[in-house]
Amino acid sequence: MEESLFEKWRRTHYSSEIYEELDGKDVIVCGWAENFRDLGNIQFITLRDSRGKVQITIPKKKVSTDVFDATKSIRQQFVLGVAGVVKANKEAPRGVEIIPSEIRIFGKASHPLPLEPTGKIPADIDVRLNARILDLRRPECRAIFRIRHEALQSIRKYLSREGFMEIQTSRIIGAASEGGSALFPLDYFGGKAYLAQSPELYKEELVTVFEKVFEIGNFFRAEKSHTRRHLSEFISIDIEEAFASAEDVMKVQENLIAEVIEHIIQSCNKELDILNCKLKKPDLPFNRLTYSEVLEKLAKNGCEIKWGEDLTTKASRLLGEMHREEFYFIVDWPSETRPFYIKPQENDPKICYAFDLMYEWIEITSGGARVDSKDLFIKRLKEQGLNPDSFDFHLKIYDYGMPPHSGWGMGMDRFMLVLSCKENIREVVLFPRDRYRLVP
Ligand code: AMO
Repeated sequence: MEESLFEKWRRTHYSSEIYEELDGKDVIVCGWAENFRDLGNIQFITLRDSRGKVQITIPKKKVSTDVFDATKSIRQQFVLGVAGVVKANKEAPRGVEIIPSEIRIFGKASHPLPLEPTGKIPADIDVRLNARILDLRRPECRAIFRIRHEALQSIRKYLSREGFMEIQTSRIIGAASEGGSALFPLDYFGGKAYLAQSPELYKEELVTVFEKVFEIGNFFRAEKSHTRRHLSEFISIDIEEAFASAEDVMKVQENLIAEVIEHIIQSCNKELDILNCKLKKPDLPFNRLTYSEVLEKLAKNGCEIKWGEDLTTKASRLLGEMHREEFYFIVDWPSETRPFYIKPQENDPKICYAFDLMYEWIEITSGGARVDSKDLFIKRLKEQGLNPDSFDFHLKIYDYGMPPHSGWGMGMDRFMLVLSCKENIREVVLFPRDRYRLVP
């Protein structure tokens, strides 16, 4: 049955491949009826596929009665195959239309639809997410995910070219890598396990074998805070490099960002226009501010943060106002504010080799140089109230030859906010998960 269906209904062209030069040629196009107009003696369907749209024109005089009558039952979002002849017509969009000899309905859509999927009628984000598949058919959404695809391609290409090897670590773990508070516990054959919050300790272990590694994967945080930049499942781009300092991997980060932005500007012109998003290639190197300098800047603007405390949202917002449309690093964080795997500075252990990459007020990336001695690792764990016995598996690696190493983790979804000029992280994730959303 399937085979014989595609013997007859094999698509010959995508909509975007139908040009006036094909005038007089027989074609088969497949897609979704986006708009439908009935003027009595002539009907029009706008057929949309994954690459664009084409007009199907059905004049009573020029098509069979069967085709003309069958067209009347077609409604928005029906899935169609259209066999017909291409006709150049200056009045049609893009100067071309198809006059059908046969229309096949592959799938119907039930009306009323929960959402108007051409994007003409704005809808609230929750209504949109509840009908996400219809929502994704809107030109804006398709533009966002095209950009996301291109950005990921570009990231892989850049890191591979720089000698990083792609790895996949486990999502089921036995001990927290980012502190215990935001873990999702699992029942693991009657025992306890967790969903990975990051690939941190594994990527560090793997530099003892491959030296330069990267991972692109889904990670999980049981985030209670319901904000526009937190999800319970997010995509992280992680790198780790042996014999490298924090400054070395910061250079990898800024060059990567500049290359990805350049690639998006070049390859996603149309998509950026749809999103009304004006991207510009950032100047290199990015500014590097120390944590203490940031505190001073904030204090001068009436926002006091005690040395040793993390930046509040209010402080980050204020900082963002001082750094409009800018990427910048914050370096030299107090050791106590950073995870146990970050290395304190030799000359002043109150400060550590950690950095954050910010875009305006949003943290895009965290990273740093790592603890590379076993004794110091145990000390850091204890300082942060963690039990070294739970990290036995990782402590062993220090007995097998651990090089000095550094790395970072970049929130892909947050980076996408920059690349698509969006403000809510839910816009740039296909099926976002947060405290209140597990479906669809
Ligand atoms: P951190 O916990 O700062 O560092 O996470 C790295 C980056 O991941 C993104 N991110 C999130 N994005 C959306 N929703 C969330 N709930 C969320 N949590 C984090 C942010 C953040 O900057 N192991 C370290 C990285 C390293 O040192 O290599 C880590 O996970 O953009």
